[in-house]
Amino acid sequence: MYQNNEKTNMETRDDVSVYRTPPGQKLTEKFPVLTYGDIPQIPLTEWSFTIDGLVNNKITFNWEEIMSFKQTILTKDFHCVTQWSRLDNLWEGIRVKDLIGKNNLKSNAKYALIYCYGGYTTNLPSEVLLEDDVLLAHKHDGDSLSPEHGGPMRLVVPKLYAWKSAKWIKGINFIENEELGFWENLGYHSYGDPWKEQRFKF
Ligand SMILES: Nc1nc2c(c(=O)[nH]1)N[C@H]1C(S)=C(S)[C@@H](COP(=O)(O)O)O[C@H]1N2
Ligand SMILES: [Mo]
Repeated sequence: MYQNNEKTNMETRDDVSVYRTPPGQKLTEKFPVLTYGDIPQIPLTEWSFTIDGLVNNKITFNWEEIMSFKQTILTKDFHCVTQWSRLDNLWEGIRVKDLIGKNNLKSNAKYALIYCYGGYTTNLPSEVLLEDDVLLAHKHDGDSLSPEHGGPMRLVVPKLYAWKSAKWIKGINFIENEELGFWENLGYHSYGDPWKEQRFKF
């Protein structure tokens, strides 16, 4: 890739993309849709989001309430375990940590199970969920999130494989001991770091 060829005039982004592509991944500029099962259609008037389990106060937000929280815009790469990566996704939404007052979490709330409209689930350590780059996103590349990409609201956990970025998110259940989600129960890695190729458990 880095031959000393005067005719090669690579742009900075292409150089950098080499370092931004985790092992075993191929870049795509498309935005493939990866969904197990049907696409749930949730009218905003019926949409709600709940934080429950090991919290001091269980909270449910409707669409207006959640949208009144501070909005954050992040540019992040997205890595699917089926080996495609899409660089520079512009996500807009609410940081999970801005939504959950840290003192609302009980000290034994070590793990989270994310649940979705349609029944999909995935698991994460609470620590990860509260990091600065984890969003409840309602926009992608400037447009409202389409239904097939998880609209009206999806989770985005950029540093883990994309199956953790749960579409049509409905709530977060905080628990003490790790419980596995949909793909994790079927043999995917419980953590899923693309840089360590944590694709499968075995
Ligand atoms: N609810 C739900 N969320 C989901 C999935 C799913 O099947 N259902 N698929 C996951 C997988 S495997 C990937 S790669 C990403 C794909 O997101 P996209 O379809 O917007 O590209 O969503 C993740 N979130
Ligand atoms: Mo995926």
